[in-house]
Amino acid sequence: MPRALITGITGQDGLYLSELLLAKGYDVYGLIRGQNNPKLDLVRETVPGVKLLTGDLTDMSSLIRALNVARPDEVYNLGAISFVAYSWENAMLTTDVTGKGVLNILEAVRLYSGDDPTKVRYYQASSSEMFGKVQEVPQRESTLLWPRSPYGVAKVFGHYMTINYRESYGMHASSGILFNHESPRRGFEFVTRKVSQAVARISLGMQDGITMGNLDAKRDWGFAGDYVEAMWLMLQQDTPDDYVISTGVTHSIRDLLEVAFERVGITDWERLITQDPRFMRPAEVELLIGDSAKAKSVLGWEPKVGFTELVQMMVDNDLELQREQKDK
Ligand code: NDP
Ligand code: GDR
Repeated sequence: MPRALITGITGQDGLYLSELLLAKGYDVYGLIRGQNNPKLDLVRETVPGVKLLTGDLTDMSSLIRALNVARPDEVYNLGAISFVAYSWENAMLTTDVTGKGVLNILEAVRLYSGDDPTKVRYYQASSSEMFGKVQEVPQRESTLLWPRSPYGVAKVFGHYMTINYRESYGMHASSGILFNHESPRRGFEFVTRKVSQAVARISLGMQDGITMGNLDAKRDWGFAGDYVEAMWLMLQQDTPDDYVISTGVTHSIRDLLEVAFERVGITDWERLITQDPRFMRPAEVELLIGDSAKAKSVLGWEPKVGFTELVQMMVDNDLELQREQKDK
């Protein structure tokens, strides 16, 4: 039975990846931080088969301990401070967790692996935020990185550290440059979930409107359930490498609002939107659109869920949740 250790187990991707690995017969361990993590029950209910170990990416001794207990064949480093807007206000913490945390876990894996650098296969959750200011369209593995936030800079550090551990020590370390991926499990701070929840509440008469930031930014949005499969596929290859994972289609925040409101039969949605500088960013990533041709040819990976289906799935899910809330 293969063994896996996942950091970021309480997050959107941690849950989907756990389900995927459990279904494949893995013995799955998840790193959970804090002495009383509020998402502990969610993890226990959603993926009861996962064995939880306490630890934090900023504490290398906890990572070494977790590795010694889990004895993993594969490590998926999904843990991060992942909300871009938050990273300006907490730049040093973001650097410690999202950046230096990668070095901590790579070093812990290297020490744990002893004489055999490929004993553990390592996945790093890199991000399209590393592309930042547009240098090339669409963005691919070779595109120049120009991050535009403390989060993006921290991810670039983690990305190059992963490449360096592969090249310096011969580790089987791969990096997935994943474009935005969403689902009904997405955190409420991210724009897709903020919109799907608000649209559901508006249609049920529980909310009057939505306060938004920049409506012109464009993102390449895919479904998280599809994207965790790409993570797994990367670690099944003989040779570690870096891959862009994306749909190749981009949409603006306006498109997102249009499709979400359409799902509940509201066409004159613009009257329900106000914009507030509070939700604008000091520097914006204007356009993301990825070219995942390499993932298609090497991994045989392709996204299955498109933008409209994704947004409808999220709105439908929030309608159900909000109806339950309303009936309470
Ligand atoms: P989430 O924000 O949903 O989850 C982040 C996870 O990181 C949580 O489980 C959180 O745990 C954990 N975490 C936070 N701080 C620490 C720490 N100090 N030590 C250990 N774990 C910590 O993110 P997603 O699931 O959406 O994303 C997974 C990864 O992929 C992240 O690294 C993200 O940056 C990256 N990524 C995501 C994309 C997306 O569109 N979703 C696109 C590209 C990359 P806790 O519950 O304790 O806070
Ligand atoms: P992003 O996701 O920054 O791309 O990072 P987010 O959903 O937060 O923002 C997407 C775009 O929407 C614009 N926007 C708003 N965003 C939020 N959150 N709230 C608003 O009210 C709002 N109004 C407009 C933003 O300006 C931005 O342009 C996500 C995270 O999952 C990262 O961890 C990951 O690395 C990248 O995706 C790829």
